[in-house]
Amino acid sequence: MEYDLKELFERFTTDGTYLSGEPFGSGHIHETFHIRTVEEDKDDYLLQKLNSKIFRNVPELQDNIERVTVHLHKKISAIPGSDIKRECLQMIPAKSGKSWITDSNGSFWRMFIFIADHRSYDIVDSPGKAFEGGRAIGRFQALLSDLPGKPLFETIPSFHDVEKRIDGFMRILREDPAGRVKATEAETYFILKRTDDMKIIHKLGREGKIPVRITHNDTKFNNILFDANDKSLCIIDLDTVMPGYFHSDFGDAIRTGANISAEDEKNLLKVKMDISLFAAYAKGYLSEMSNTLNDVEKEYLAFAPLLMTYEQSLRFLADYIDGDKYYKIHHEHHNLERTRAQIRLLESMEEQYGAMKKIIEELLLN
Ligand code: ADP
Ligand code: GN1
Ligand code: MG
Repeated sequence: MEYDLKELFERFTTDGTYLSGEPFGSGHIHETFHIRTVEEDKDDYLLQKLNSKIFRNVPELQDNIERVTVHLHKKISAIPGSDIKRECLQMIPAKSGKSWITDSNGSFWRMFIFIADHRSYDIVDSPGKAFEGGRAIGRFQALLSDLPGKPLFETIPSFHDVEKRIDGFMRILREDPAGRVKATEAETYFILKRTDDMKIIHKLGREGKIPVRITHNDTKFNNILFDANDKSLCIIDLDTVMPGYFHSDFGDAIRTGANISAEDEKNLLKVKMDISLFAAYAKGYLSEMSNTLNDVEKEYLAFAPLLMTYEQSLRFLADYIDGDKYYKIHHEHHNLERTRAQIRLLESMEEQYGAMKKIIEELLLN
């Protein structure tokens, strides 16, 4: 789809003249553009067309992001030596005064300052980066723990409620809208075999043993930006910051940051969780969070990556069977390939679960 990016850009209160706009990043949800400005000394911008099929209430979503970024801004600016423009997302208000605009098709757009000179990793290749990622997510959770005001709006209801995800999966299996159930029996069997085991964290949550916190809920490793020296810089993609369990963030970052291959790797022999990346991430995370987690949260930390990889396998498979309605896909069987890679990754975690538990126990002793 062609957009008049210049016209859209000029509806925001920008500092700088439009030079060019091009698609940017590898996110699965929004349409994202890097807007360059003519002036060398002015910021570039990140313009996004929001996926409002997924985010049904954009004003509430934007209100969450404003509250979160204002709070982070206040706290990060108070840290000596911080570089606020690059360590915190900053939304640009539209000329209307709102934090978004709508185009002639009714689509919503928003804009951020482009965080200059950053690195982003779809695959992590060193324990140093994994450690930094863990530290960044830990710090993010810690900084938000005292967000004032009412609870954040639930931008996607029951987003990480695996019980509801399983119920939804059963419904899609019954309906078989794209006629793909027969061809995915092996993957479906793998998912159904583990349903009971995967409900444990939510059960502990219901019993009040694991508290509801403020969490990011989409800690895919490429949502952590790094600087040129590979120090973590900024957590982005704040659409799903809302009430949740710490385990979702820990687990999803390991799912994406300790897998030695791509999320959709076709050669399953290449898919594996690297235990040294797991250990490094956990060390970074616990350096920020070990005093905040309660005993039950600690006990189930090593399980979190298994749960999140399970949930992701289920979500990709459900979307494939449903006829590819949710995730952007790049070719016909993409969601099935993603499912298979995630299933293989979960098997690799299951093989190493004993070692993962031991690493967490030892880190907590130090
Ligand atoms: P999606 O939900 O589609 O993943 P994101 O908000 O993560 O959307 O944005 C997509 C990509 O755009 C990110 O993976 C990152 O590469 C880039 N990005 C997002 N925000 C910024 C920013 N403020 N500065 C620079 N790059 C950004
Ligand atoms: C989506 O937006 P992005 O690409 O960072 C998805 C995550 C999935 C991820 C899988 C709002 O993340 O939940 O884990 O794809 N975001 C949403 O790659 O559904
Ligand atoms: Mg993203």
